[in-house]
Amino acid sequence: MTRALVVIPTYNERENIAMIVERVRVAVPEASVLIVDDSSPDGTGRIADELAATDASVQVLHRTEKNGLGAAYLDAFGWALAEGFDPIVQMDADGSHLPEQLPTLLDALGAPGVLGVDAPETARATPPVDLVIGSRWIDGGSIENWPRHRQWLSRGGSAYARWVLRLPTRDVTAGYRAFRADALRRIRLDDVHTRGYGFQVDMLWHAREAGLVVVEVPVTFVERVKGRSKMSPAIVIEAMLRVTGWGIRSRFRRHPAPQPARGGSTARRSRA
Ligand SMILES: Nc1nc2c(ncn2[C@@H]2O[C@H](COP(=O)(O)OP(=O)(O)OP(=O)(O)O)[C@@H](O)[C@H]2O)c(=O)[nH]1
Ligand SMILES: [Mg+2]
Repeated sequence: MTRALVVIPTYNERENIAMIVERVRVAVPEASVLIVDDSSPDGTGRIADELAATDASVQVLHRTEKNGLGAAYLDAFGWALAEGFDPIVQMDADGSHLPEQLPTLLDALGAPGVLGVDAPETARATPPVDLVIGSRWIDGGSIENWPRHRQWLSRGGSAYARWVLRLPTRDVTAGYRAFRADALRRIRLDDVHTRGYGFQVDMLWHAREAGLVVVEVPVTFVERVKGRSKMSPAIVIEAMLRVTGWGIRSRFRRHPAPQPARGGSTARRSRA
């Protein structure tokens, strides 16, 4: 039987963690939740433990220090694969990724075992989809309450990475993603070293090397209402430098040419 897992990394998300877990459990009751906390000084880890104590579908991975989003996800992926979860979802704790849209991502992954027998025929795409990205930058996708400079930073960063790396994906920094377990196994996770948000691009870059089939579905991204962003200039610089480095490397290596996107206005499909 398939068992979906939603991984939620946290650092100082005391005000958000209970809310987001509750919404995930309501949106997809069959899914389990793994909170990955980097010893948040604000006590998020303790709240996570309390949630786990009252709900057997919630578990917590405690890490000893703040090591970045990428490191937290890599740890979680290793744990999830060892435990046999499939599919494995990435979701922020701050409410920017709407749990209510999770069924859309799982549908596009063609995960009827998770959603029940009513999953639409169109969702069972062939060849199987390996990775679904909740995208802000395709038709139907949107952002609520982001200042203009954040929109430009995100759009500009995505455009730069797409151009340098020749990636067909529109929203390369999106953090709302659903992977088939098998797809994660095919990615060389040992070779993913980006710790900050460039991790999302790094994973797509490796997904392309692994020849994964990627679909984007439109989502509404909502700016966090509570708590503080962990985004910093250092994280942006790390991402830009790494993308540039991979771009240079790729000029000296061969990759399969990206396939043209297929699908209607609500979904974009490509080989990453
Ligand atoms: N475990 C762990 N989680 C982190 C770390 N850094 C960020 N996170 C979590 O990753 C998710 C995304 O971080 P945010 O601070 O919301 O960053 P963002 O969404 O890219 O930026 P904003 O739009 O400004 O909120 C949140 O759930 C954070 O708590 C970290 O070092 N370790
Ligand atoms: Mg956020």
